[in-house]
Amino acid sequence: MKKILLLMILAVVFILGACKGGGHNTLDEKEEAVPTSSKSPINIPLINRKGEKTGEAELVETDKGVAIRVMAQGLEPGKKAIHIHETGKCVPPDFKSAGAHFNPFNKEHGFHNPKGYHAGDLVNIEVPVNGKVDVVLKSADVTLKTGQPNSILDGDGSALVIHEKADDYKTDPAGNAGNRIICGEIVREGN
Ligand SMILES: [Cu+2]
Ligand SMILES: [Zn+2]
Repeated sequence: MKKILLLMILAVVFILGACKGGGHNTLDEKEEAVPTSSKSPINIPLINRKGEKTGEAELVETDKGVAIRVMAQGLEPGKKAIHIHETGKCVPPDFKSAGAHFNPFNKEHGFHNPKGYHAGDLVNIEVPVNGKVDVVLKSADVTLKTGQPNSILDGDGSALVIHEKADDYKTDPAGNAGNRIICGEIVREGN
């Protein structure tokens, strides 16, 4: 009789243990089910102030943030500011629809600003005399992974914007870079 009681107690303990284990596994699966990285590149058209396609950009998640290849033509030669803006909407001619610089951490503008910089700030690009650019920019401050505060694919997406002038890296809120001349909506296809 005592033996049977002991066996029953052992069985109850075993079942309780199994339930706990089961619960833990479910939690793990939930965590894994949250979308993380998407290594597939995103290709986006770039449009000018007339609404004409003038190039494209390719964004890909890397171990050190996002790599952005910018290919465009028909630009005035010289240094140009390029930023990631907060809204994935490019309405020509002024592209104000793209909003301000992508700024999830409430910083001021510019790499040389002591209160800076925006996550969407990027280094200037240099346009040669033929007006064509093909450059790769890297940003460790943004991600294409969804569900993160610095995700440029959250909600309404974001926009890649080229300006007519260089970014001075210090003037808040936009680096004194002048008009927006090229814009590309950073959104997942189907969004
Ligand atoms: Cu900008
Ligand atoms: Zn900025």
